Amino acid sequence: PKEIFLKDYKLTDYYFHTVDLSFLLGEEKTTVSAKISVVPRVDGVASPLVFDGVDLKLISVKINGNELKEDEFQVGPRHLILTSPPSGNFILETVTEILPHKNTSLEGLYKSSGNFCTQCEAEGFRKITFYQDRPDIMAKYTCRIEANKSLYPVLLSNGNLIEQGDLEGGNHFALWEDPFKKPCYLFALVAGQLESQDDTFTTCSGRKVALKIWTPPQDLPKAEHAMYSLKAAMKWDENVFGREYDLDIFNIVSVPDFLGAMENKSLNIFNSALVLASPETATDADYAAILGVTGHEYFHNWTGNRVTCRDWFQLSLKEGLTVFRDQEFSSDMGSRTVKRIGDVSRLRTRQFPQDAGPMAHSVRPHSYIKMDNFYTATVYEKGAEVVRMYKTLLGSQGFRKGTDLYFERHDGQAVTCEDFFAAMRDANHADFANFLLWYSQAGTPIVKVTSSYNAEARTFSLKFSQTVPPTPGQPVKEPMFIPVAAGLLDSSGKDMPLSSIYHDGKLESVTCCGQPVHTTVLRVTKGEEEFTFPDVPGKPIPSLLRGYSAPIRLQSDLTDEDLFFLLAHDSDEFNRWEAGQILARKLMLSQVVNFQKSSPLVLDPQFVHGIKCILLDSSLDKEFIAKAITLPGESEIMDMMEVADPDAVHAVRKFIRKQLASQLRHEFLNLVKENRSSEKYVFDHTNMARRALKNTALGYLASLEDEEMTELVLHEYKTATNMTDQFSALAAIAQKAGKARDDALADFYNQWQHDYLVVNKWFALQSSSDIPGNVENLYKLLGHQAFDLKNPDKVFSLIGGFRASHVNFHATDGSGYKFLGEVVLQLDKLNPQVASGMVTAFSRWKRYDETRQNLAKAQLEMIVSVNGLSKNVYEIASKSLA
Ligand code: B3K
Ligand code: ZN
Repeated sequence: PKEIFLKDYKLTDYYFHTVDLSFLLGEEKTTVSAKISVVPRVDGVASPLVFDGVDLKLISVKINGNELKEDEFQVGPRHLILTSPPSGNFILETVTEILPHKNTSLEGLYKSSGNFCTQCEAEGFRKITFYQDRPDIMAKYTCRIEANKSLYPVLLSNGNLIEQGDLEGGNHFALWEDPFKKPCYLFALVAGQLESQDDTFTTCSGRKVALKIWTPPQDLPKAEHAMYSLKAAMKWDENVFGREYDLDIFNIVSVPDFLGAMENKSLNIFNSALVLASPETATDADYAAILGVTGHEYFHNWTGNRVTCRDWFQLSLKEGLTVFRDQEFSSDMGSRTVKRIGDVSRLRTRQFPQDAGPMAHSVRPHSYIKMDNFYTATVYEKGAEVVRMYKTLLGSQGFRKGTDLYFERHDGQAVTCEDFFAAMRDANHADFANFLLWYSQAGTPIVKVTSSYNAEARTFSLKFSQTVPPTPGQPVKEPMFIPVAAGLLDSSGKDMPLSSIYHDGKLESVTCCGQPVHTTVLRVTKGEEEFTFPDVPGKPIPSLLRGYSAPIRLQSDLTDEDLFFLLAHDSDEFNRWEAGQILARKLMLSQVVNFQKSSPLVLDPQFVHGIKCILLDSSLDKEFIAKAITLPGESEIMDMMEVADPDAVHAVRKFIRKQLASQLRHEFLNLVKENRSSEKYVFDHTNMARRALKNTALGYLASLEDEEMTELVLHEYKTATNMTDQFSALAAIAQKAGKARDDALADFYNQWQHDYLVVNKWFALQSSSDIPGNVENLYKLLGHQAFDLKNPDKVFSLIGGFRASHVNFHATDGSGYKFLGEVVLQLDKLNPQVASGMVTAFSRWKRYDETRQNLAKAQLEMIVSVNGLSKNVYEIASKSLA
């Protein structure tokens, strides 16, 4: 397969002005007619014009109304080439046939539960018609859809509905016109039996927008929360970014077979799990995901659609920025600290391992074989951190000036990451030094910091040194520009006022409006660098990287005592949590060593005390407490080991949880009793926080595995009035193999078998279970009547879930690897994107011991040796082996 490089980017010789599409949707085949007005970039140049096209049957091709002769074009499996197009503007008309009902790839035009829908990002439009399928080709579209009226009563596309009517033979049609130019990846079409929940939103300038959320009729009552989320997002984008919606209609369609959600202009398409919710069937996490994703896709209307990417290497231009925007939106709708903790944890568990593995790539990748493989945590989440750093450096107002200028300069254009950088810089006359390296250098920087206090001179110094580890294709790295938000705590735990810093031979003021500050942002740009605070009356405890101001691994010389102090006092709540996590990581790593030496495991009483203080601190937010008493995940600890040892990490985490539960039993019991839900489910921060704390405490208590606790958990399961509580109780029961577990799982399935979204949770809970030898159950569940390898959500629940159980996936008999290897090959035939998502679980095989290495490698070798493997899976598997 061919690798595509950023450095080879070239403008096309031709662009398109308007595109008129016409679809005749049928049961056996769909006919697509496309009329494209083609414009040569340089007049008089008539070079061959290459259109992308995959799985298309060409019926006819005309230029300016004349059918082309055989020697005037070539058509192959991936392209249509006009060998000698006319010089000057011309109209190209093609007619092609496609087979949506046979399309299981979930891109292009396909059928999901009887309805037609599309997914064109990144390169799916070429499965619909011949086109220059790249984002820098922006054109105005119309779309006529014709189909049988009783089978497909609803016909939707982008923009405004300008005509509709009935036709002979039971068909009807709709004609849509999108007044905004767009790249083809934002094209969408939906046809089917759908009903809409309707509402309106009046924008800041008084435009009344019709909002419609389309679902199959029976799901309609579950669209309420998505509607609430959409309206909140529209308002928020006006208030915070000054962005107003630009059409009179905004549609969201919920479909069961869909990868995530998609921001098509005015016709967003979402996987049902990201739209449908009711208190009985969706958890708080589901509600939060719906809020965040609805916001995310809506925000793309400006960051992605109005201003789009020049090429797919720039994906983070829209995704990093839009993730940042959705993170900020969710923060403002709930708790900022808790949201930040969740986002940083996600970065650490999903992005850090990628940045340290064979698929490591920069936020703007340099090359790809299959673009789908680059919708990654690096492009999305690390990309969002890069955007956040601009805000950290410029402050809220400066950042807003930057985004205003970005929209002003680039509305209607397809641009690059440098354009965003330049807008931030120019709007603020800012000096961003080598900041652009964040886009081109892969790998998580490691920053070491040591501190020293000079009592005589009353100065406090922080010495930084940074390295960026080598990654594939980038053996040597340059130092990065790392904004480190820092504060100093005095001995009573209060922030010291900061007025100036000595740095680079100069004394710099850090005041704000003439007033001292409590947090200042240190600009670390060199391999080694020192900052000295003058007039520090006593030895402070530094609070560094507040709010996690840069996506790095920070290694400080803080002692355990300092960390306990920060855990108790830091005014930066994020860093209170972080101090607890650093302590927990140290503790877990020390016990891993004990486990490996077969020495007894021990729990430091000071740690228990620290956790107890947090538990009992009534001034703290309850969801914050829930986060602060949750130990770092197994993958995070394995990531810090020379050779990852899943068994040791699992045993240690389990041991500490059980010890905490036993020593704080009384406190946990009280938390459960005090925080039970009231009858009515409310989705707001206070109620979610209460449920989170209660359920975290319940999970701890269940780990004790004694009869009283089993009774308690069963009681919580039976009396639950919402899915958050019911599912948490089920998960607590399911920690331990046995009759209680089996009965509860059977009961749950019995209750919810009619609801596929809930059944997916049931699959995920079982597949991610750490109970010994669980792979056996996995094979059984593959054959379960509710399972279907063609549906991506079911695959993510069952196969994706399995990868989360490190003990079972990495079982030393190789059974977990074998299971995944077999499934990947089956999946690859149905849906290469989903298959390559699964094969990434093997990518860090070199991190394990020799036995596991050999077993995992054998699976990867088996996979790459298969004939007819997709490019998607080939890219991940072969790069993993390299
Ligand atoms: N832009 C889409 C991504 C589609 C990826 C398809 N392989 C969703 C989003 O990030 O908003
Ligand atoms: Zn996005």
